[in-house]
Amino acid sequence: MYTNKVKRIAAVHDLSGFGRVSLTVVIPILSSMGFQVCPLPTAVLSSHTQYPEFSILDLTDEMPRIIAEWKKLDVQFDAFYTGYLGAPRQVQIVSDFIDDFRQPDSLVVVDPVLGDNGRLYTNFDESMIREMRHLATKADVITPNLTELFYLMDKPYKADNTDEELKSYLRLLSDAGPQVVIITSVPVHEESHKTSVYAYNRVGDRYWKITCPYLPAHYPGTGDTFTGKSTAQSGYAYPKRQLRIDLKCSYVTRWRNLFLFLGYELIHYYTEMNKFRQQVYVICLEVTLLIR
Ligand code: PXL
Repeated sequence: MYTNKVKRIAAVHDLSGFGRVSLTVVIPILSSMGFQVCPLPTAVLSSHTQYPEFSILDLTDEMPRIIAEWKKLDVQFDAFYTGYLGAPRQVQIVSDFIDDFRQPDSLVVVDPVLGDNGRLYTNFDESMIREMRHLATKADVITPNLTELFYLMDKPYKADNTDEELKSYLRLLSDAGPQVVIITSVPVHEESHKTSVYAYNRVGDRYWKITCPYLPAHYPGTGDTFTGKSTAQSGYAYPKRQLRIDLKCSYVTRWRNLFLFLGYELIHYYTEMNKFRQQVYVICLEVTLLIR
């Protein structure tokens, strides 16, 4: 058996060459936060799927081979973190992988990557949603955005939701399995420059909400950054200490002033530069899962 004092995490995501998403952001975040990251790649792409054209090498057939070799090596994982899965069969493979390798103390984080802005990502259909619903029930923590939340609940998407409705959605998803549910990208009613994160921890039956400025720009990969950081923070001390949610909006004032100074319009033009800023911004937001 290969044991190690450094915590080991299986990261199930694609590898997109261009565009800061999936393994390209998850590996550096988790590694710099002290994890040994073992990637189980789901696909190799030239870029993420929101570019008009991209090449894709589907690794569905390779995944069981990788898992079988890990089995022979008796590799053990302290945590599992799943993100972009390319096909319904991959969700089944990952679900079996978790069942087979998880120990009573393992932390399972599922980011149910399905879509955004009320729409499914390219190449996904109803069967992908069905499989993802099933995988989500196995997780300790899930981090859907608002769009994915509605797909998981099998309800039509609506952007405008009251606090009471959001609380009921959180409970509904948690009742299906996950102890902690975090909903990201929740628009704030009649305040287009704000966005909220809602969360629920079944242990203690507590809810959280945090609202912060919203940059009117679209950068795929911010969800991966968010969940990667949350996973690292919760995973390190887990299971010795309970999963605890600590939502705080402590973005660095320097950055905020810079954003305000530049103005939202300008931000659209310097995409690459601001992609980096947005990620710094997300990290600074500290909407995180901490350990008691
Ligand atoms: O989590 C975002 C993401 C990851 N991987 C791929 C994607 C996207 C979002 O578009 O296309 C391949």
